[in-house]
Amino acid sequence: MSADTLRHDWSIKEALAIHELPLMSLLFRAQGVHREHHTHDTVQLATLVSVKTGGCPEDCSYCPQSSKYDTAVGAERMLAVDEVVARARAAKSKGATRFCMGAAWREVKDGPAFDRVVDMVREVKSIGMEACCTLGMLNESQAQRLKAAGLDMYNHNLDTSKEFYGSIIQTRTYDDRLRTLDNVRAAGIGVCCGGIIGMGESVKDRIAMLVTLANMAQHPSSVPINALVPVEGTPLENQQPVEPLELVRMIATARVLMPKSTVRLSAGRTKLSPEAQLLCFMAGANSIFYGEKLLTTPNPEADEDAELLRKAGLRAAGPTTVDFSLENDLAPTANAHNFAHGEGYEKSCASCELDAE
Ligand code: SAM
Ligand code: DTB
Ligand code: SF4
Repeated sequence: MSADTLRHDWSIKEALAIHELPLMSLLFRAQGVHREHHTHDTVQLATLVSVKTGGCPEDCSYCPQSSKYDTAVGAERMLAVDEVVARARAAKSKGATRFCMGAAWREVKDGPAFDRVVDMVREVKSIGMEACCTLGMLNESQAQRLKAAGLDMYNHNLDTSKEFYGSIIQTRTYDDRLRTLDNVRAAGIGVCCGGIIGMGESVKDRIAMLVTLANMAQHPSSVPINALVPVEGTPLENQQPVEPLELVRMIATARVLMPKSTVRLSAGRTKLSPEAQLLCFMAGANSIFYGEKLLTTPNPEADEDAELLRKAGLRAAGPTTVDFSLENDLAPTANAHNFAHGEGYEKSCASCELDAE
C-alpha cells in the first residue's frame, strides 16, 4: 500500500469489526501493517515538558490543570527559555529525539507568553531536536509563526467521539478542535492528534474517534493513544482503570486504519506491566513519552524504559539515540552511532552526521 492508496473512507462498522477480531488475529493483522510501513524494531522517544502549568480556564473532566477542579496542581509561572533548553538538552542526551512543550492554555493569545514559546521552539530546533507544541487552540497566523520558528508538530487531541465529547468538555466544541487542526495543517506543521480511553466512553465512541482521524484528507502524522490517568479532584477521579488489552485493541485498530502514522502509547504506562507494553508495541505502537514525568503526572523512569526496550530488542528511532544495550561511559552521540551501525563502525554517515563530529 503506498501513500496515495491510504484509505480515508472507513465506516464505523468496518473499523469496529477490526477492533473486535480475535486478539491473535488482530495482533497479526496490525503487526503485518506495521512491518509494511515502518521499521519493525524502532520506537520514537518523545520527552514532554510543561512550560506553563495549571490555572487553565477549560473544564476538561480528565485534566488536573483545569482551574475548575480542586486538584494538587496549581497555576505556576511560565518557564524561562533557558530552563526549557536545558531540559531539552538533558532529554536529548538520554536519547529523546522529539521535545514536546505543553501549556495549560485554552488558546494561544498573541503577546509576550506566545513570543516566549516561539523562542523556545527556535532554541529547541537549534540543538537538533524535533520540536512539538501543545498550547490549545491556535489561529492561522499563530500557526504560521510557529512554523517559521521551525515547529515540526502540533499536538491537539480530539480526545473522544463527537457524540461523547460534550460529556467530557463543555467549554469548547469538537468543531473548535477541528478548526485548529486545519490551521496547523495549512501552515505546514505536522498534526499530532489522538485521544484518551477509559473516561466512561463506549467502544463505539473509541472507534468513532479513530474513524474521524482516519477519514481526514491526510492522516495525522502522529496519533497519541492515552489511557486515562485518574487524578484526584477531577470529575473522573474514580474512573476504573482501562483493561490493558483494551488499550492493545485500540492501538492495533489505529495502526490498521492509519498505516503510516506514528502511533504513540501515551499516558497511563505506569499502570501497565512490561508485558502489556510489549503487546502494545506488537500491536503497532512505535512511539512513547520518555522521561519520568508527562505534564504533571508520573511516567516510567528513563532507565526503566531503556531496560524494557533492551529486553525486547527494540531500538530508539532516529539519529541521536543512545545505545541501551551498552553499559558504558561513551558520549551519547558515540553510543548513537554504535547503536545504528554496530561497534567498530567509525566513519561518519548521513543519518548520524548531526552528532558524529
Ligand atoms: N491545553 C492544551 C490542550 O488541551 O490541547 C494542551 C495540553 S493538554 C494537557 C494535552 C492532552 O493531554 C489532552 O488533550 C488530553 O488528551 C491529555 N490528557 C490530559 N490529562 C490527561 C489525563 N489525566 N489522562 C490522560 N490524558 C490526559
Ligand atoms: C498527549 O496526547 N498526551 C500528553 C501530550 N499529548 C501532551 C499529555 C498527557 C498528560 C497526562 C496528564 C498529565 O501529566 O498532566
Ligand atoms: Fe486546559 Fe488542556 Fe487541561 Fe483542557 S486539557 S483543562 S485545555 S490544559
